[in-house]
Amino acid sequence: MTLLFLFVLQIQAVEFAARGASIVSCGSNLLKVWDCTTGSCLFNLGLIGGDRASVGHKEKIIAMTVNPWQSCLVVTSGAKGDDKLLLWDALRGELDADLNSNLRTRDQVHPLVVAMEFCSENILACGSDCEYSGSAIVQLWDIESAESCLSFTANDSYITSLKVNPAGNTIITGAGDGTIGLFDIRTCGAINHLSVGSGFEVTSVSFSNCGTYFTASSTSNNTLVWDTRILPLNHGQIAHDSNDMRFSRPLHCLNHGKQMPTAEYAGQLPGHVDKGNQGVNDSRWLHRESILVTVSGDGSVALWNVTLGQPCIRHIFGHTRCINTIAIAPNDEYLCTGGDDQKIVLYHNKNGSTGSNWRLSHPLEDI
Ligand SMILES: *[C@@H]1O[C@H](CO)[C@@H](O)[C@H](O)[C@H]1NC(C)=O
Ligand SMILES: *[C@@H]1O[C@H](CO)[C@@H](O)[C@H](O)[C@H]1NC(C)=O
Ligand SMILES: *[C@@H]1O[C@H](CO)[C@@H](O)[C@H](O)[C@H]1NC(C)=O
Ligand SMILES: CC(=O)N[C@H]1CO[C@H](CO)[C@@H](O)[C@@H]1O
Repeated sequence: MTLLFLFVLQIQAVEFAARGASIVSCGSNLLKVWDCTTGSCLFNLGLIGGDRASVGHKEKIIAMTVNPWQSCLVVTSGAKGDDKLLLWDALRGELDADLNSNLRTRDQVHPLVVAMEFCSENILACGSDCEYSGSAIVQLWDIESAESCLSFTANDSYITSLKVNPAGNTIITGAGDGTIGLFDIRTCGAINHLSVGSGFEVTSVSFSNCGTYFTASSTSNNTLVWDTRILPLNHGQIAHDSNDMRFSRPLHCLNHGKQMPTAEYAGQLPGHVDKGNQGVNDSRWLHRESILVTVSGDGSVALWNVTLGQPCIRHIFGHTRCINTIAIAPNDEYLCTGGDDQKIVLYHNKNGSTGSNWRLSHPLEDI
């Protein structure tokens, strides 16, 4: 595995775009597009002021997603006070549309989108905070008509993460009160509610690409992995058993707060992790294998083969401060992480070999 470092603002989110040829990152209210192979910055988007007056977000970007069906299209959501959902073209390097401008002018009270993912080419699933309605809501938006098409109550707490399963029929949400919601997209009904434990906040939820597993990472420094063969995503099957702990017990609890017992790092002394740097901030699955990649507040990345009894297969330190976000290229050849140390780190993994030893760095840009 080889590492490529790019230096920018504190990175809140990274995604691969343009079929994996580019990386989009956001820090503060800016969006950047990088060339994945050379590491050069292709576009700086969302600059406010000067001749480009009102293009972009006035406040910090709090959520970003790429349309997998048209992977040059990126949607970003701005924090409170900005409230915009903007659609960008990462290939042309420009703003395509202000998706919710109609709603913002018509309706003073609208939920803030804090997590989102496309469930089909046109339908964007959005999860909200809980400020206006008292409870967080999930919205299914048709971005072509730019009207809110469907919305339902998700939970009493604010949503922190939202994902759609590969079949496009189930939404999973993670919330600030430690609950996980599973919803049927067609009926907008709840399938199940689970918990990572009260007192913890869910930071990230995900479905594996084979559809078999789903996960929730949290501030409690671990990631829980459930197997849908044990906990079916079918309302009828679980209706009578939802209070039976056998059916909500996770397959794995992947601890990412302490040193992993891998051969590679077995000799390393514990204690290098700063106190307070706890919690797993994000997780993603490789596309072709049931390998989960988690990133932690301690600045490390862990790879887990969930089919193994001892699932940790790799533990890499790429950041000096907490990692906020991870993305995986469509061909599984690159991983990309972004952290509070203002770095984007690109990890190249050509069929597991360590590959050529390229490693580039770029100075902080003056913007
Ligand atoms: C994180 O993991 C460490 C080591 O297992 C444990 O001692 C600690 O209590 C955990 N922290 C939380 C918040 O669960
Ligand atoms: C990541 O973890 C750190 C330390 O635990 C925390 O301070 C930070 O807010 C987290 N970031 C995100 C995006 O969850
Ligand atoms: C994951 O584990 C399975 C065995 O359960 C093995 O066949 C597969 O090669 C492993 N994958 C990786 C990437 O280690
Ligand atoms: C409104 C709603 O669906 N609330 C649910 C949030 O999660 C808890 C914990 O699992 C459920 O009991 C609530 O019904």
